[in-house]
Amino acid sequence: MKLIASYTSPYARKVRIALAEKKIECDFVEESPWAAQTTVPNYNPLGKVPVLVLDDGTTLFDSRVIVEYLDTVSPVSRLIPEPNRQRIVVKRWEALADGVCDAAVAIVLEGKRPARQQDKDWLDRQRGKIDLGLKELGNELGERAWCNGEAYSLADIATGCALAYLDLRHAAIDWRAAYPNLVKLAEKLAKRSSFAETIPPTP
Ligand SMILES: N[C@@H](CCC(=O)N[C@@H](CS)C(=O)NCC(=O)O)C(=O)O
Repeated sequence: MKLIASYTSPYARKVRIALAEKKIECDFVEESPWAAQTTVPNYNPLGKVPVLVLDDGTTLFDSRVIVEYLDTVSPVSRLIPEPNRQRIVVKRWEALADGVCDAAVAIVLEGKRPARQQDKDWLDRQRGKIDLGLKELGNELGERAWCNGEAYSLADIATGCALAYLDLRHAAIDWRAAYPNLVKLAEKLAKRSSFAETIPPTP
């Protein structure tokens, strides 16, 4: 099995953390979907990473599908609870955290365009998604130990990856000042070896 991904993608980090938590061996193939000679479209017609290539050649994308697959192939450290209601709550957390990443990535991409072509309304719109997304993450976490209550889950992994991606690409967004409960969660997550071993390289 191999994971085609970049080290900085927050979606790929979510998958790498899931692999580590579940103690699943997997080769890592570093690929930038933006490189001129990228092979990513050979594996994912959408040209995005991460992609998981199974031993029989089956390709899985996107990160949410990959993580769900990984959680079912090994019973070690269940990341998505089985009861339907709890499962959906965790998937909602993942959608919210990934959505914050989507907006953060969109701003990075817009920032790569020549200054005169950048659309301020579009940038503001994406920033609004980050701000409201963070507010919802903070509200939903409240004073709980973990996002889904008492047990560590995919919700924590997705939230931790989104917060770390903001630190990596949008250091000016001071989510720490506004959400001490998210800070506490991020600090707790940083102590897990799965998080410590997947820290993205600083650009
Ligand atoms: N929803 C997808 C998002 C994947 C994604 O947008 N990945 C970025 C890298 S962070 C990418 O490959 N972008 C290339 C492109 O949009 O063409 C997932 O969860 O895997």
